[in-house]
Amino acid sequence: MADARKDKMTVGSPADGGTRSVSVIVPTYQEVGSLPALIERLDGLRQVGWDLELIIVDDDSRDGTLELIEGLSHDWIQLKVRTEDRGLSTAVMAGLDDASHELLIVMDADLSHPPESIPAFVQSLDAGADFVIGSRYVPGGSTEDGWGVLRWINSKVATVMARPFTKVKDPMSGFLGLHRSTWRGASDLDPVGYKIGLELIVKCRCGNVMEVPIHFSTRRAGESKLTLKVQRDYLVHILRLARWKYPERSSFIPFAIVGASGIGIYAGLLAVLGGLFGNLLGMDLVIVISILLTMCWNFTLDRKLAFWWAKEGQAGLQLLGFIAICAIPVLVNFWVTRTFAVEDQMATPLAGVIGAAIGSALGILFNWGASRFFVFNR
Ligand SMILES: Nc1nc2c(ncn2[C@@H]2O[C@H](COP(=O)(O)OP(=O)(O)O)[C@@H](O)[C@H]2O)c(=O)[nH]1
Ligand SMILES: [Mg+2]
Repeated sequence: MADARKDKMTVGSPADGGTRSVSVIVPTYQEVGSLPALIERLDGLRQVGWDLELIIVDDDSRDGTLELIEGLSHDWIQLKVRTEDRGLSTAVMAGLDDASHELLIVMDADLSHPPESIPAFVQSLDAGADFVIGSRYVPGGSTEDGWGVLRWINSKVATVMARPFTKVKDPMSGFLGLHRSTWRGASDLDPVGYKIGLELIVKCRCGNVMEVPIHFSTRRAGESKLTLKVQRDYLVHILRLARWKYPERSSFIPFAIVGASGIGIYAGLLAVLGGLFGNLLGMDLVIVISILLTMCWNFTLDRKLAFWWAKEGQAGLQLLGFIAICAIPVLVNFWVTRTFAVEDQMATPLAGVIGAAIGSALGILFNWGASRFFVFNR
């Protein structure tokens, strides 16, 4: 209770004394227990001069949300019930699309985000921010006690993973503010997962992101929708953002790792095939077969991880192209492995590691560049 009182004391009227227009978007799934208090506190802003519309985007909760809003019949509240599409991020996007004012605020329904901070968001937007975040981790921000260690660690790890995309202190926050023009400027939105704020900061190319300190309250009603799936989706989200923002690095790093794994596979194949069929087939053939199988290994992984955009293309043709491009390093690899293994009598896997390492070092940049532009062309 003390926390709610503290939040309420910060309500401010529009800075210029006139009316300011704000659209507040609230995604909901089974939040009927929190909505009356949220609506009351948002109404508090209207009472002091804010022209505020509330857009609730509910994913067919069937918990009385519809009846509650219809019963209130406030003309400043719009309820959109979705029955086909589901998910937090797309709900937020649907709400942003429907908003009619210039300043847009996104917040949770569960009162973790104090509505009384909205004037501070508007102030930051007026001061030139492209995007505003309600932050627990800037001076003045706080989190209500009672977060378990696991949830805290989870939030910190997720924040560190977002570092390549934004330097803000609390990129996991779902309390967001932006101008409509920023929202309209978003490109390639790919709303996987829960962190629509991070997606918007990156895809709207927001340069000036400000953080407003908030006190993050623990929800009093309903349950969190944070599940293990949300965490898996977050990893996919980070990967997709990396591919979007840093396409070269996101391609080359997996390519190099797959290449290194190929060296291990090649040495293993030489050991196994050499041991089993060395006498029967002769070392030359064992080396050739090992190289071909290793190339298939590299090809399969590279196609998925390094050249992800081409994984729907014709695999057979791509494999031929991939083999052709690898020809020079592969010939070097073959020659080095053969020289050490057959002429110098070195243990075959060791000769293979040396051959593959020299071949890979020679070929890595050439192979990656040529594969990228000729075989897996975007
Ligand atoms: N429309 C919609 N809202 C959702 C969905 N999942 C979560 N929400 C809402 O998103 C906000 C944040 O969810 P919450 O469970 O509080 O997440 P937490 O704060 O990370 O525990 C709440 O208002 C939820 O009701 C969903 O699938 N669809
Ligand atoms: Mg919550």
